[in-house]
Amino acid sequence: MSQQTPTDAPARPRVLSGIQPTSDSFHFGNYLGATRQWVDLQETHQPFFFIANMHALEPGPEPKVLRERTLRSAAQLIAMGIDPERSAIFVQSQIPEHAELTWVLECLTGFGEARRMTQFKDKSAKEGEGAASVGLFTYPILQAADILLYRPAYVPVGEDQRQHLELTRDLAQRFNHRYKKTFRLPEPYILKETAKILDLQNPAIKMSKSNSSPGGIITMLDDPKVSAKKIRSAVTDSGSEIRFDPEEKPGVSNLLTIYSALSGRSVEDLVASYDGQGYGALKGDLADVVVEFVTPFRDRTLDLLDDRAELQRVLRAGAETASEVASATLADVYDRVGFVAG
Ligand code: ATP
Ligand code: LTN
Repeated sequence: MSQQTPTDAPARPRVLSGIQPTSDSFHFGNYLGATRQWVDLQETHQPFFFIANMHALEPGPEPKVLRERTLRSAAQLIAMGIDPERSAIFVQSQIPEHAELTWVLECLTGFGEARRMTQFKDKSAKEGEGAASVGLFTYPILQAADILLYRPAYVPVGEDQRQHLELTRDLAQRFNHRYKKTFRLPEPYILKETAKILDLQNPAIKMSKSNSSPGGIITMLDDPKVSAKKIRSAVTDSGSEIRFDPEEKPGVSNLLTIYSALSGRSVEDLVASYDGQGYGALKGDLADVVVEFVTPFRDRTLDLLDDRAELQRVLRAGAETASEVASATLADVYDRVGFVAG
């Protein structure tokens, strides 16, 4: 069992997470809810971050589009601050153990258990369960395999992934109990403040690549002027008082959350400094903060995309590191379930 980093440095607890290449650009929900924590955790943990292109295959994207979005995702992760010297950044489909462990875990998962996953229920409700793919149904089991292969201590994600993390822990426990202790039970790492960034036009739903209208989502690679305009036209709540109250004032509270996360100023401090001012002042200032943040990010991403060969080299190096860990775990699993060694 390899618990050492490839350089044989003393092992630090591992952290692992993935993001789907389902659009040309990440959005502020992805960044504030998840990937910003990835950047912070790489300082103190042994980090594994991957682009979940197998999950993203499920809705059936054009091959060309999937390939391009995979590279764009890698460029954005690096531009955000994921350091390939420190973190293994890799593409899920390059590590066959993800698919191999999925089968073993599928044999431990109840049909009813999988059917209870809210993401499956929500996504299959649109066209009816009969029209949904088996891939949509088994999606969380592939996610469990992604995680358990690396035996991470923490999995930094947004709130919408909590249920998948619970299934992952249940499957790990079941395997450990039925065979032999093999998997570490991972803890979700979900930051309360930014766990659910809301759609700017409809604060009743989360900001999402697939569900938000263009006006509801601030993407990281939009023209900064467009992002500023979206902030200025965000839906705000009745009344005019700036106050943090997610129940009564979800729109304004969401803007305060984004503002606080990007500026490092506390929500209380922001609320105090806008005392007596209207929504327009808050939106105008937040628009400036957003422009200042996305402009260099966008420039860095576009620079990185100019050298595709280098991006692919980084991903190959990440896959090598990941492969060492994944193959050792899968070998333990195959041995413990009784597969004859090759
Ligand atoms: P889709 O709409 O295609 O499901 P998504 O926008 O939800 O995509 P994912 O790739 O599924 O994005 O998510 C990547 C990470 O970002 C996950 O950890 C997820 O929990 C987090 N995340 C996504 N949307 C939000 C949000 N609005 N607020 C906080 N975290 C989020
Ligand atoms: N389902 C996740 C993406 C994902 C993931 C993972 C996240 C796939 N595998 C493993 C954490 C760990 C989503 O964000 N929709």
